[in-house]
Amino acid sequence: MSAQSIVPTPRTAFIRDVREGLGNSGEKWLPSSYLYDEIGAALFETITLLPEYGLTRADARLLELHSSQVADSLRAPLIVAELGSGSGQKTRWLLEALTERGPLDYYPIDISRAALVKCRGELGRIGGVRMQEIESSYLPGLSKVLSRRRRGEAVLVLFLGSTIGNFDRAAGQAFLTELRSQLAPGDALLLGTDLVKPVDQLLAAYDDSTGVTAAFNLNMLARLNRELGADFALRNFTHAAIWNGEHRRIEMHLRSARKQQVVIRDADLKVNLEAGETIWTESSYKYETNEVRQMARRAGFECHAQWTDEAWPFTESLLIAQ
Ligand code: AVJ
Repeated sequence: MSAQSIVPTPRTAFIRDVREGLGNSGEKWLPSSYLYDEIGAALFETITLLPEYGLTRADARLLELHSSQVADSLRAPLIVAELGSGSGQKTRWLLEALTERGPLDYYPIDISRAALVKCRGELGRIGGVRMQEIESSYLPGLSKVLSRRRRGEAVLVLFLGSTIGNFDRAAGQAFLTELRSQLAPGDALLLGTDLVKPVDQLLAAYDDSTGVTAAFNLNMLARLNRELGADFALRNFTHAAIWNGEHRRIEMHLRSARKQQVVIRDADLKVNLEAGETIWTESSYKYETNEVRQMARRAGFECHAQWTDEAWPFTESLLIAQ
């Protein structure tokens, strides 16, 4: 672990966010990043195996097919920085293709120490790859990586799995612009984005028949019980996945089955919920391929190549900083 590691999201920030999201009089919400404690991360891993959730398999198929084309488009020596620590096969294909051109430095960036440990287990022993974990949020972590860059080294940033879909469109644009401002001309970003697809396919992916996604969502409340001394009765809530066509996003909500009051002891908060009222826990924005290219251009990238999976509409865009 790097000596200057940033401490993970502190408890005080968690309490502040919970008070902000549940304490107001308007629509109730909780930030989706809190879905991923150790249990949430394990449930998400299970989601990626579900037949209804084709996103992760599409991402992996595209990287398996096109890794060598990505490698052909970049010059060595290379620094690879991954936003969200990659685990498993998809990052492996890329790293193996890239090392055919020479050794490289690989920096997985994640706020979760457990995710970084897992990442080392999966990817720590690839010939020609020097791995260094960065325990940090994405952009501060990237700036730490870039401060170590030596003359002549090019940078490839990986932002895979449609993680960008958790930002609203304006925040996604702002994120890409900020990311671009840290890079030099010729540096690259490989961006994975889930695409708009038939609504029934999306609803099944976010409300699967075995209830894993429901458990993933409900774990948010279980986490508040475990960590903040809250008294949510999980059986009084149901998982809901909603397609918002105006914003082209899937929303996950937790719906209160009855009128109830919940106490969140450590946040010093009492929450009153009506029957049918929801707590909004996640948005997953869906894109069009040309929209990704346009967003990239506005941020100062040119789209060098774009590969799309037909079975599960998903696209990888190789973007070059101008
Ligand atoms: C990890 C953000 C890409 O939005 O599809 C999966 C998270 N939520 N099922 C997504 C998620 C419910 C996932 N991302």
